Amino acid sequence: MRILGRVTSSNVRKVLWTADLCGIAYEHEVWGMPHRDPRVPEFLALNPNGTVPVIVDDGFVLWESSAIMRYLALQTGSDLWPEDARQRALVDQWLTWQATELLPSWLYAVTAYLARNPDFADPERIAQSVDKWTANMRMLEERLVAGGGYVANGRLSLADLALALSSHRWFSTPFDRAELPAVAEHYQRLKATEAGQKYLGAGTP
Ligand SMILES: N[C@@H](CCC(=O)N[C@@H](CS)C(=O)NCC(=O)O)C(=O)O
Repeated sequence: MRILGRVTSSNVRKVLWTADLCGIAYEHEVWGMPHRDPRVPEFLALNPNGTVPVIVDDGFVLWESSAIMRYLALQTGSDLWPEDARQRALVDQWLTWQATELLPSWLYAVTAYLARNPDFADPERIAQSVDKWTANMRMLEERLVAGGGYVANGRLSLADLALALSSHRWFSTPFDRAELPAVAEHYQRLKATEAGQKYLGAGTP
């Protein structure tokens, strides 16, 4: 299997981390700026969005990080994506929430505070982003407290990987963040694992 994407992208790390835990052998190709521009015809033929990650599995092409995570887990029979319909749906619920609610909420603040992009300097928009991001992270805190330290079904799933990568953004961004002990504990616990070190450890953007 080929996995295309730069490891500096948390969406790519969702896929690499899942592949590692599922014991999949893969070749990693570093695509995405500033390495290899994904908006070239060769790459656009695989993913017309011109974004990473993408996988090519024996000729089968797939993009969208959460869809790839599910495919990898299903192909290997991994319990990171449970078979039971309701348990699986809960994992999907949090995976979707990570991509469609949580990630958009931090984009402005992270681009301002972490990437220090001068085009993202509007104080009102920074405050709005921080408020929404904080409200979402508080929701995650409540879930982890109620869920015994896991996002869904009281055990490790694809959702924990995606959300620990999101927590990495939270803890890596220099700003006056709220205290969220259950989020911190979940993040540190996943980071302490072998694969977690690789994708959340020191020096990981
Ligand atoms: N919803 C997509 C988002 C993909 C995406 O926006 N990828 C970014 C990196 S996080 C990208 O490819 N940026 C252009 C680049 O790296 O050149 C997914 O989850 O896979």
